[in-house]
Amino acid sequence: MLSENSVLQVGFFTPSMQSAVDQRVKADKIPDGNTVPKSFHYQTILTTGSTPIPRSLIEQLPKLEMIANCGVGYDNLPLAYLKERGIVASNTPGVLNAAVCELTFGMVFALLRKLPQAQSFVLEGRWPSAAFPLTTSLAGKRVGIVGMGRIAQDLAKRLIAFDVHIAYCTPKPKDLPYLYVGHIEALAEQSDLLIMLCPGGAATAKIANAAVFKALGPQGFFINVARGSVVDEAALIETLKTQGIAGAALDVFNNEPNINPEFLTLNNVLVLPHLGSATTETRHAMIELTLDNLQAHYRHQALKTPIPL
Ligand code: 8YV
Repeated sequence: MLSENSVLQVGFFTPSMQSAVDQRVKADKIPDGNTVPKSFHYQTILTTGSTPIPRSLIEQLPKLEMIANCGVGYDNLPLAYLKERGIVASNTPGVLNAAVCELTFGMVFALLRKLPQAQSFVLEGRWPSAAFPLTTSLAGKRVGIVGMGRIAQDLAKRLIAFDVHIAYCTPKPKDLPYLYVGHIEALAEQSDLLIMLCPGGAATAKIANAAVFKALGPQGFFINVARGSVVDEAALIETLKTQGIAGAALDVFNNEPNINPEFLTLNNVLVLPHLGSATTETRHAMIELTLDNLQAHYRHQALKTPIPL
């Protein structure tokens, strides 16, 4: 048990994750990064991965040495300021790939085969008097993936089994057997499905914009399992309103969970409450890895999965 009273937990975990934390760490807890901590002596922060950690919080903690972030993405952390202060941080790569891939497939099939609409069709008693309209298959489609990190590579491997053509866009080509396209707009132009799987942050802010949706076109589908920040949401809403693309499936948004209410008024978008890693097995592996990193720091060992700063 880490009981130096020097761990500050920021944000709340689900009950089973919190009980895993409580078995290994005695931490003071605050609900979010804007709450003033009751002391300035904390050496480490343990946080959920979806909790923004503002610079203003860290400025109140002169003794802070390390942040253990329970998520693979780390756009919730003020990286430049951490670097300036010499504060190290860890994330949870690897352990959530399968869960995110599985959710992506769920979204793809829900979108292409119109599963939510089909469920409503049956529940509303419309089946006896009409046939549900035909939908479209995944097989033979051109799938464009934006980003080609660990999760995207695992997704691509799984996609192969569905007989699709895979292309991808990253800043630099990788040694992979998929078609490399240097620009997102060009990728959208030659894709039937565009899947966002790149990191969030300044470098990818709003890269899926009006021009990309135009290039994807009225038969194209847009899937986002990356971050809300990678999308120009106003442009996406406008595109969906005018049937500029065939549909979108979104697991991530700006300002979660208080998302733009316009998304709730559209009938060609599937909206999910950020479920990418949300399985019991995955969240268990994520919290254990997070705590292993925290423990490694207190034992003066190398972090298992450090964030490159
Ligand atoms: C959750 C995620 O947001 O790992 C990530 O980057 O987006 C998700 O797993 C969160 O981190 C869960 O705590």
